[in-house]
Amino acid sequence: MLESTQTIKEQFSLLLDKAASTAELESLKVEFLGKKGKIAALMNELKALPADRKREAGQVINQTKQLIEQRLHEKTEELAMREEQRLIEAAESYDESLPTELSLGSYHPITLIQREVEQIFASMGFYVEDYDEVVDDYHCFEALNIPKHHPARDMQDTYYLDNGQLLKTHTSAAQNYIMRKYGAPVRAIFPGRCFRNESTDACHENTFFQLEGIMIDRNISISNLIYFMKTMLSEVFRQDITVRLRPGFFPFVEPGFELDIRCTICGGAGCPSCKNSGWLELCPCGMIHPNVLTAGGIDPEEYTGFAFGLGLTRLAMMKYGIKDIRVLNSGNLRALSQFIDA
Ligand code: FA5
Repeated sequence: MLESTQTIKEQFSLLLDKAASTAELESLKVEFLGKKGKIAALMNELKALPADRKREAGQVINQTKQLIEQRLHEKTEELAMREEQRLIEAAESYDESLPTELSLGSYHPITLIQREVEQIFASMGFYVEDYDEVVDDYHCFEALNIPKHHPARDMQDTYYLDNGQLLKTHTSAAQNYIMRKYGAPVRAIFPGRCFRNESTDACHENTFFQLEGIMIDRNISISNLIYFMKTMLSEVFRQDITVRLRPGFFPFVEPGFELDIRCTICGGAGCPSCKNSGWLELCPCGMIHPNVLTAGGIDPEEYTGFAFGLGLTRLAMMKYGIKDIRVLNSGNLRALSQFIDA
């Protein structure tokens, strides 16, 4: 029995010296101190010994067991300290100024162009506002001088929801809200996503962005409107571009205009991006109709104003030379991440 305990101690010492992890210590514990371990086996042998030798042998086995427990405990503490030391050293040697392997993301061209136009108008004293994408009939049509059954409703193919609300077809839906919020005088822009149930091609999407603007004050005239449109476009393009203004009909402005840009993709020769016309409708605008001012709680006898509805998605196409509008909603990162420094 004494010899057996000596052998067990030697085996244990050898294995303990090699153990380098808490998992290895745990399996040593099972091997030597577990229910079916070496110490338990010796205890079983004890039963067969004559009574006069049992006491002494029992003491030797217990001492061996205690020694193993003690050394396992010490080694566990030692490993824990070593691990702590390793973590401290790793933290001290971590150099946060070293370049990482991560590749940087990029902004979507719509985000880039939206921010740019927002900055231009903010520097001219315009508030930048946000508005819902799900709106009601009143804000999208009625408050804009488009009563129910008015033929102008057919100009935009609307997505209606089961609850009677609809997806905003144009950012003009926020005009009434802005007028009621600020009263007059006011100058504000409000970008937003618009939805129309129409078939897509190189210059039409069913989900696209507009950026609406209104300016209302005493004595606002068409020349103010033209000044702000010119300033915005020359700052966005920072190069000569050709625009044309022609009469346009929208029930919420009088007079109304279509502001077109000569296609920057083909230079005016005609291509799919401009439906072969050489021109792209970019920013309809006009003087706000008196009925719309009245609906917004503003006295049309005292105040006048202009409004415009910039096609932000088309502006991005023209600025960045994107030939097909559908790329912008495609999620194609290779195509969309080129504009990081634009
Ligand atoms: C309107 O949405 C008017 N609310 C604009 C307006 C505002 C007029 C204030 C007067 C005063 P229109 O449907 O033409 O108008 O759209 C305005 C611009 O949004 C277009 O010139 C075009 O640049 C862009 N746009 C319209 N439909 C689409 C489409 N399906 N895909 C991409 N861009 C579009």
